[in-house]
Formats: sequence, structure tokens, C-alpha cells
Amino acid sequence: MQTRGSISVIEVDSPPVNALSRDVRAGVSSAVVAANEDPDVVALVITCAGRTWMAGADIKEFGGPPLEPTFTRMIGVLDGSVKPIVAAVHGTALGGGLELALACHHRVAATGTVLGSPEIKLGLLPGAGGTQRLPRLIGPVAALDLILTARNVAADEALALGLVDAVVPSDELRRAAIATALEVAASGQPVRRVRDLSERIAPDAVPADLFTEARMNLSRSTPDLLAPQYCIRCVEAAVTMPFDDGVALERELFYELVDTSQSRALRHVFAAERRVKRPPGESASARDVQAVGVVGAGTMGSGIAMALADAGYRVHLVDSDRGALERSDTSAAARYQRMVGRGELSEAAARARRDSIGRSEELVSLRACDVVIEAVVERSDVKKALLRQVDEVLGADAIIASNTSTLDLDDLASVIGDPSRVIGLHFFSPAHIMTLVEVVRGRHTSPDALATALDMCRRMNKTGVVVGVCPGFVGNRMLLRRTAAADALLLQGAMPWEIDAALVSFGFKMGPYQMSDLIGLDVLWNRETTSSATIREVLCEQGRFGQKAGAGFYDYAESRRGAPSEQVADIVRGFARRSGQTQRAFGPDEIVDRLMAALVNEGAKLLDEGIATRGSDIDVVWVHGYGFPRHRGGPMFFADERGLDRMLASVEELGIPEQEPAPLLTRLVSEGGRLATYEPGVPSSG
Ligand code: T1G
Repeated sequence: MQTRGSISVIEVDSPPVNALSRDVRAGVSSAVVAANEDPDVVALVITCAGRTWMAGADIKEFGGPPLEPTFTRMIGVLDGSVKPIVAAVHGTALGGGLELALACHHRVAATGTVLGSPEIKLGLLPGAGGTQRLPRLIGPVAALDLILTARNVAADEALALGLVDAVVPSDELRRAAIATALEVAASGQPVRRVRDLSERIAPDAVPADLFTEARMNLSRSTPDLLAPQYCIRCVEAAVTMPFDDGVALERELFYELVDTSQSRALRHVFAAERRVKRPPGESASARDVQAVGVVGAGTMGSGIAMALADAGYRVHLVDSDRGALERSDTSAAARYQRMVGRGELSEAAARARRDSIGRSEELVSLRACDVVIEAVVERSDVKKALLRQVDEVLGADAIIASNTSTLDLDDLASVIGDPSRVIGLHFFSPAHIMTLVEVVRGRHTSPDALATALDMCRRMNKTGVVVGVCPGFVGNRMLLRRTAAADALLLQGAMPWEIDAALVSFGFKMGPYQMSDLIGLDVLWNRETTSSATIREVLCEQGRFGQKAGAGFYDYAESRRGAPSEQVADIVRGFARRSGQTQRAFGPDEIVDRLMAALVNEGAKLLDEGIATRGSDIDVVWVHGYGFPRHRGGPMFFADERGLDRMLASVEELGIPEQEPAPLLTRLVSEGGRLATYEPGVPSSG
């Protein structure tokens, strides 16, 4: 804290994002008290050093006992200030950071600032008075929008909303805030507290059906999530209750939410997504990559090319089939036009992005590339032949990446002169949309090739998760086990639609059989060798390839959603009978336990083998690549919440030879350890 003339400037400096930890709260509180007691001080300015204003409460503190001074106490100190306080905001003013600014009397923002209430992303609500002050300052409609969408608003929109009073160039922020403080102090007016505002919450200013409608929308969009429902109750209280009663309700509901499994799960995923950026033991720096080549203009190659172009790379897309190149150009052009239509891109930017993808039938066009990604057909012989050619064309330093999803990367790398520059970049379809990339570290992959691949993921706004080499890597290998567990349930009396319904009510967008019908059952079917040995073979033999054939595990005659099929039920019952296994009904919980147990058990094996680096990495793979519901935290986190002993029991019930209990799972059950925080060589926190 320093005093400029008669203005006290309180600067928070707590990198990396000035999170409002206990120490920061204590510092701000005592500085405000001191400034109010200092007769020379007429007004205060609060500002932050570094890249941003406070980006919220310190997430690491959640789940522990409330630490004094609490938010309520700190905000109370600001509320008690008789001298005007101006918040000088820059960077990302989020959550508790925004709430602190709302407890100040005036807000000046730097150009480029974003402001928001992202608490529901953590299964929480704005718990430092935000649900009561926001409606008073910007109206309940806008407040509800910000809180329920968790979207960030840019400074200009914040000015239009009345969330900030002025927007100034960054280098003028401190000066402008001090000038505002002096002006306000000189006006001799009493401080303008947001809590005292009432005009925008007056009954005639609030749409009568605002909260009913908000609840209806929620019941359609996210019926299972607690935090949004609690947020509506609080904002409604801002309109129906006195300020302090509203704050009391907010605090009560906040502390209820902070202990829920949903919030713990969402906080786990937040931390896990930051941890994957730092693979243990890796510290090499990424290379500067400008030009990237992609070989294969099929669905994956075209999607990868667009993801690279979106990130600003110069892209060289190569395919010996001119037709494929033209089709990929047409689909890229159509996509960019749709983005123009949605106002996401200008015409000029769309043209520039399209033009940033060069297309050629010649491999030599890749000569100047820093990185080349092959995305050709999933056949080892074809990939190896191509990689040999690429190796000859490229400079010695260039990195060679394979988008293989199942093949042995080390075997592919064996055809490259220097295998240390080979890495796997396993994108998920559609590659320009799906956020997950499994970054496959081969036996010889160099640290800087790995660092460069992770940096490319960061630039493409993808979540790169480092995995080792094995068939199916982390995601697909676990998926295979889940599919086998589901198929085993069919032989014990369950029906495909019962299994899907259980996973959908758990939070997945679709179950394994709906997924098979979407992808097409014939993708993995071999017409030559088919012998009615499995339910899937029989369905394919009957032409039930899935949605595209109008029938698969479901009938699609009536709707795209698919209806349970009596014909399929008969086929399933036939196989079940012939399996000689006891037939019985399975409830949704038991189905979920069985399928999760298959996932978790395989995940534990992947950790034991060092293919996965940490339990939380596996959760990131499933949340970003397989639609695992974020508010469930991922399979490993879910297992900890459900009880590893219960998971182990479900694994034993699977009775599938390849899925015997993983040693790690058995060990953690006996030690009382946790899978989600498990990291080989790092003591596990029970
Ligand atoms: N608390 C603690 N650490 C945080 C943090 C936070 N709020 N935000 C970021 N970090 C750490 C993060 O773990 C990483 O650390 C480093 O900062 C850089 O983050 C009472 C209840 C601000 C937009 O939800 O959205 O306030 O991994 O890698 O991509 O009502 O971080 O390097 O050790 O993400 O540039 C509300 C969360 C909290 C914002 C920057 N606030 N943060 O993104 O960097 S709840 C949020 C973000 C609350 C009140 C309530 C982003 C960012 P490390 P990063 P980035």
C-alpha cells in the first residue's frame, strides 16, 4: 500500500493470478482499514500487479476449513469504508475478484479486460455477495445470464451493462483510477455502495416470469446440476429479500455446494486440466513451429488441417487423391462460411484461414515444414511406406507425428532414420472440434519433440495428455474394456437400451450401443470372416449397421433417436440363453458400477504400466475425449467417490478373463489410497 497525495493505492501482488487466498484477503482488509484510519487519505484505489486482477477465490482453499479473514469479513470491511474505493481492473476479473470489485464504489477497467462469474463451472455459486450485488448493479436478467452461462464479458459490454464505470487504455489505468478517486472524494458525496442500489431490482423492473423460465430452461438443459438451481434461488432472493438476508442465504447455499461431490468433481477436473500441462520430469522448451504438414485429406486429416489453421499455422495438406483435396477444401470453405454467418469470423478472416491451408499431391511440398502429421488409413504397411518417404523429404530437425489410434508407434518409428523426432498425436473426430489429443511418447521420442507437441496442443486450444505406447493408448484401451463389460451384461439379462439409459442418466450424452449405431457396426466388421459368433456379427449379417442403415441395436424408422428393437431383443436373448449364464434384471446403478469398474480397472493397469502418468490425466482423457460428464470428475475420481472397494467388487463380478483386478486397485483398496490423485512414485493422499 502506498499513498499518492491523498489517495491510498493498494496493490495486490500474488502471482500467478492474484487469487484471493487468505493472505491476500488479510492484506486487502488491513490496508483498507488503515487507509480509512489515515486522516490524510481521502479515497482508495485497489489494483493488481502482474497479468491480471484477482481471478477469483483461491480454488486450492476449497474443501478445507474456512480461513480467516473469510470473504464475508473482507467484503464487510470494504462495505464499511466511509472513503470511496475505486477498483482498477485488468486481465481476467473473475468470481471472487469480480465480487471484490462490486464491493468497491467505482470500477475502472483497462481495455481488453474480461469480467465474469464462472463459479458454476466449479459447481459453486458467487459466494462473496455477487448474487446480491450483480442484480442491483446490472439488473437480475443480465446478472442471471452472467451467472448461469459463466460467460466472460469484454470491457465494452461491461461498460454498456453498467458493470464498470469507465474503460481506459491499459497504460492509463492507474492514473485514471486515481483521478476518479480524487474526483469522487472532492464531490463530497457519500460513498455509492452497490448494496444500496434498488432501482434495478424494483418489482416493476423485473420480468414476472424471469425465475420460472430460468428454472424451466435448466430442467431441460442440465437437470442434474445443483449449482445453477442454487444460483437462481440466490438471484431471486436479491429481488425478494433485504440485502443481508440474501447474503445469508447465499452463504448458506455456498457452503452446501462446496461439499457436494459435483463441486469436488469439477474442481478436480479444473486442477487436472492444469496438471496435464506439466508432464512429470519434462522441462525441455518447445521449438518454434510455423509450418505444419498433414498427409491424408480424409476426415481426420482435413479436421487436423483446420485445427492447425485455426491456431494460425501455415498448413500444407498433401494427398495423392486430388478429389480428396478438393472435398476437404469444400468442407473447410463451408465451415468458415458458417462461422462468418454466426459472426465468429469476418469474410476476410475466413478467406485468410482457408488460404492458410495449401493443398498438393506432392510430398516434396512438405520440405519446409517444421512438423508433419500423417493421418492416412490405419494400416501399418501403408503408414510405414509413407513415413519412409516423408523422412527423405523433410529436414533433419523436423518432427514427424502420427495420428494413429491403435498402431504401435515405436514400430512405425522404426522406419525413420532418427526415431527421436517421432511422436504420436492422436486426435479425436471431428479433429477441429474435439479438445483432446493423446500425445504419445515413443521409446525414443526426444523431450523437445514432446514439449513442441504439447505447445502445439496449447496453441490449438486442445488439451494434450501425454501417454505411453500400447494398443489403443489410454482412451481406446479403456473403451474396449467397457464395451466388453457391456456386452457381458447382455449375456446376463440386460438389454442394450437399458445399458444406454443407465449411462445417459449418469450424464453421458449417449451409451455404448447408441455410440455403435452412430459410428456404424460395420466399421469393425469383417464380411469375409463373419460367422454369427457375436451379437454384433449377427446384426451386421442382417444389414443392421446402425443409424446409416436405419437399424442397428435400435430401429430408426420412426426417429433419429432410435427405438428399442424386438428383433434385437430376440437376438440378445438367444445369445444369453446359449451362454448358459443366469439371466436377471440389472438396475441402472449396478450397470453403471459394472461399466465404471471395467474402465477404472483398466485405468489402474495403465498407471501400473506407466502408460498413463497420473490418475487425473486419465480423467482428463475421458472428460475431453469420451464425453465423461465433467460433474462426475472422470472415471478415477468417480471410483474414489463411489469407493474403491465397491469398484473392486464390481470388477470381480465382471467375470471377464482379461479383466482380472489390477494390482494397483487391490493395493489402493487395502491402503485406503485414491486413484484420482495417484501418481507413480508420488505418495498417494488417502
Ligand atoms: N485459484 C487458485 N489458483 C488459480 C486460480 C484460482 N482461482 N485460477 C488460476 N489458478 C492457477 C492455475 O492453477 C495455474 O497454476 C495458474 O494459476 C495459471 O492458470 C468466492 C467461489 C484465470 C482465466 O473459476 O479460469 O471465486 O498450474 O493455467 O490459461 O464467489 O486460470 O501454473 O500451478 O489456467 O492463462 C472463480 C479460474 C473461483 C477462475 C487464467 N474463478 N481460473 O487462465 O492460466 S471460485 C475461476 C481460470 C470463486 C467466489 C467464488 C484461468 C484464468 P499452475 P491457467 P490461463
